[in-house]
Amino acid sequence: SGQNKLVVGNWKMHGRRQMAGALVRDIAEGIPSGVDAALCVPFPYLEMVSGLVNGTALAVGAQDVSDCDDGAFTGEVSVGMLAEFGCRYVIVGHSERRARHQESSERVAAKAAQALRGGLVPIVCVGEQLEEREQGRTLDVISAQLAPVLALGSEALQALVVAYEPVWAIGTGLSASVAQAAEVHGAMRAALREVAGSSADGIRLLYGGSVKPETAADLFDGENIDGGLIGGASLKADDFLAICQAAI
Ligand code: G2H
Repeated sequence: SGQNKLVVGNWKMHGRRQMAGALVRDIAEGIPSGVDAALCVPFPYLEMVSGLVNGTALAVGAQDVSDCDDGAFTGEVSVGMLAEFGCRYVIVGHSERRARHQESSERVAAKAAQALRGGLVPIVCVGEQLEEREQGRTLDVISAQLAPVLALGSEALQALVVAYEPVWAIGTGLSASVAQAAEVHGAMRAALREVAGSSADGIRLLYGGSVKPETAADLFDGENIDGGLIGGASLKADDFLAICQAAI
């Protein structure tokens, strides 16, 4: 489609202040042109990281957001707060949150809608478990996870990003093959087209799950793969920058 690919780092619950500062500086100064890049960092580091990337090509994101407006929601973080701290992106529905915090696909879609209302770009994660893949249910699972997101409508879909992250590939070192990823991405594109028509072609579909510098270029060449969501390899500046380079 001619638009830049998007490469997003997801630090998860890693880092300490000093390491985080050094890592962000190293990444920010090395981002090549021709790729859109962002780092989704733990909430406590948002202010520092936003300051450090100011004036660079690197954008900032968070890893979760409440689906509610400000109120009595202990431990949650509102989209207004994220916007105040310079976030452009927010991950919603990562499999680690679906599993550990019982986030339903409906809740994930509500979070995406709330992020959009607050002016952020939600990165909506979907992905099947190994058992579901082995049972041949992958596309059904993805379709069910996407359904409440599709119900947000065409305008919302054009403002969000979808990340396909097969759960069995997350943090395991075992990336999906290009063919496996492209099959799911093709199905997701078709589902998005049913709601958004040809505008769906501009919606960026990321692949996530053990992306490494060695595997990134082939994955990014895959049909309908518009970038990556990078966990472990976003904790090393050289690796993350090599993956950004592979996306050009
Ligand atoms: C999948 C991914 C980033 P990793 O969770 O969201 O992590 O690259 O470490 O598999």
